[in-house]
This record gives sequence, C-alpha cells and structure tokens, in this order.
Amino acid sequence: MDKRKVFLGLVFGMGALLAAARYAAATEPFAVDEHTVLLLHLDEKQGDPVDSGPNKAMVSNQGAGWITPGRFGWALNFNGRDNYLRIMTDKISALSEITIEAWVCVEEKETKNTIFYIGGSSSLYGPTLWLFADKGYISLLLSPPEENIVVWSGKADLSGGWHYVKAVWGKEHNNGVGQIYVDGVKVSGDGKPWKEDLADTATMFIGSYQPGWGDYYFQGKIDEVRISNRARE
Ligand SMILES: [Ca+2]
Repeated sequence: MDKRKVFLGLVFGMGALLAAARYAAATEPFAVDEHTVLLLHLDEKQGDPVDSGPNKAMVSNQGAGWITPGRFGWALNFNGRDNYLRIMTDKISALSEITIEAWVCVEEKETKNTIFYIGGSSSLYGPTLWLFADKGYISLLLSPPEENIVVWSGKADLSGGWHYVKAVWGKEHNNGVGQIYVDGVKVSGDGKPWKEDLADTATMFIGSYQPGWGDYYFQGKIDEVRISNRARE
C-alpha cells in the first residue's frame, strides 16, 4: 500500500477524531473549571436559576417558564415578548476574552432572538457584546460607545430542535476576530478585529437585549449556559 496514502489517511482520521471529541464534549452538561464565569444548568424546575459557577451570581428570572424535557433535564421556555434572565455579579469586570456556550431550541421567528448580551445601558461601560440568531444567521455584535460596530456573522440553521451554540472572542486570540460555532462546526471566523476589553459592567442578559429596547427577545427554549473568561476553541 502507498505509504503516503496511509499517512494522509491517518492524518485525516486523527482530525476527524479530534473534531468528534470536541463535539462529544458538548453532549453532556457543561462542567466548572478555573475559567468559568457563569454556569446555569437550568434544572431548578421553578423560580430563579442558580449559578453553579464560582461567582454565585444573582440570577433573576423575568417570566421564563420551566419546561421538561430540556436538552439535559429541565430548561427554560422564553415567550419572545418579555421573558429574560438578568444576571448580576460584582465579580466580573472588563473581560479580555470570552466564550459563550448554550443549548438553544429556536422557534420560528424573523426578528432577533437574543441568546446573550453583556454590557451596560450607558457608554460609560465600554463596548457591549451581543449574540443573537435571526433569519437563518447567527451573529456576534460588538458595540463600542463611540466607534463603528463590529459584527461577526455566519449562516446557521437553528431550526429543528436543540443546537449547541458557541461564540468565542479574545483580544489576543485569532487576531481579535470573533468566532461562532454551531453543533461544533465553525460558521463564522472572518471580519474586523476588536482588540480592547469588553464592557466594564457585571450586567448580563440571557434571552434579551437591554430589556425594553426593541423586539429582541428570544422565542423558544434555552438550556445549559456557560460563560467563560477564556477563548475556548
Ligand atoms: Ca437543564
């Protein structure tokens, strides 16, 4: 047998195995490690979710309904009108890297389904970061107070049940260009860079942009949310 073909076969085989291993890692509930900023398993069945991460952030449930089965155990159902989670902690300041991970089940909706938003309502807090899905695309939008908005976006079919979404950015990572993955496949990796820290504020939202600002509410189910202060590729 041609040694070169054997070698190439091994290389491609290893690549496929590594890709499969990365995806397999997301087929069980997320775990806590030293880079975890927030971890929501969303298995509480009622009331406010509990942060299983080290910061023990206060999480306030604004009307999302507990539902089972989720992706793992229970999950939250967002009505697309006024449901969201507000997350408050004084343990998180300007991040220079971030990874947002969540399992989402998006219902039919043409407007922006916000998965995650971090940042204040005032330009005092610096650039905000917003992850949303709409019209067959998923986008990570970085909005500095006084400069042009940076958008990283890619095609993603989020219909038909649960999908694992991961968005990654770091000012020293990938030349400052954000990356988005859906079910372990990179859907976006090009665009302008951003090389400064994120908003210096501890307010985050899941399922909503800044509440009351536009029809940017998530419609569907969300389970397992993990935010990390590290670019996890
Ligand atoms: Ca769950």
